[in-house]
Amino acid sequence: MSMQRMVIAPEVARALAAHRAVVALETTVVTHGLPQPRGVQVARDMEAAVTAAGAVPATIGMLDGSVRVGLTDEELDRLAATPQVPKVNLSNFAATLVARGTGSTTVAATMLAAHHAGIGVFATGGIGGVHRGASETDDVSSDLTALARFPVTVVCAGAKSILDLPRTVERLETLGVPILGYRCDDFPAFWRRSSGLRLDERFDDLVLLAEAIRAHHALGTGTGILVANPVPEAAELDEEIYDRALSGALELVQSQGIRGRNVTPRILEYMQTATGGRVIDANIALLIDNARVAGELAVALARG
Ligand code: PSU
Ligand code: MN
Repeated sequence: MSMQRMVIAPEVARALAAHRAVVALETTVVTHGLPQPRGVQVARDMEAAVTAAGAVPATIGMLDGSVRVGLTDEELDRLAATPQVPKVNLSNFAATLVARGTGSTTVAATMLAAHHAGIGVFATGGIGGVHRGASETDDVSSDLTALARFPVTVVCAGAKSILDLPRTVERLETLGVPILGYRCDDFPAFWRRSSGLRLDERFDDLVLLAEAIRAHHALGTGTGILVANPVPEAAELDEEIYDRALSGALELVQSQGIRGRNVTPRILEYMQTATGGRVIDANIALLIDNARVAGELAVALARG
């Protein structure tokens, strides 16, 4: 099955044809997860981190009705400058394409596009998952659906910690998605290095991690894999500041009855103000570090 209206940048296509290391990057975190112009700058810094690791970056987004795998600087600027740019996930993907729309791809949509393009490694910040209160709202990110369906390895700093982390981890287990820790013993909590929740295995060595990824794909279950890489120590948010800001954000969402796709952007906005921007610094640091690790991992995988 080939994806309609997919444009792969020449450099990415050449790397894929030569079986060289390629890393996919998403755009929702750029346009919705960070304020501009820092979002766009971070996207470029992530690309640079992938390149420095010896891999080719492929930033993915939707522009005027085509899926771009490897956005140019100019295209990324155009995407970020689009007013009210929509978040494209699995359910609105095809409709946005046909409507000749422009949109930022979430982890789910980026995994889908990466899979169709033949890219096996993807770096992001934190995946979406089971929201708090999901037993009532049923708000569960399609990122989990994508992880269950597309055999792409996602390097992240855990799930967004505004989520119900224990239930997110449970769901990943149900879906058969391995959570492999890179130099960490438990599931990271995005702005914090540790959540106290278990992961499937710790790896300290990228060659072994690559072997585990190959072994999982050989099982033929068809799922993706999560590689958990905690926020660098120097950028980790202070526990007290974090707890206070998170409680405030959750209260706001509840009291204002914010739902669905609006939850994440509103919470992030609140947390940015409540921590004097420290969440942004942590967010940027972990994104760039994940891009670096994904680049190194892609190189290890390409070596075979
Ligand atoms: N993490 C962040 N900021 C973000 C996201 C993740 O710190 O903006 C984005 C990712 O693109 C992720 C998406 O795939 O949020 C999940 O959104 P939802 O919960 O609506 O599925
Ligand atoms: Mn949702």
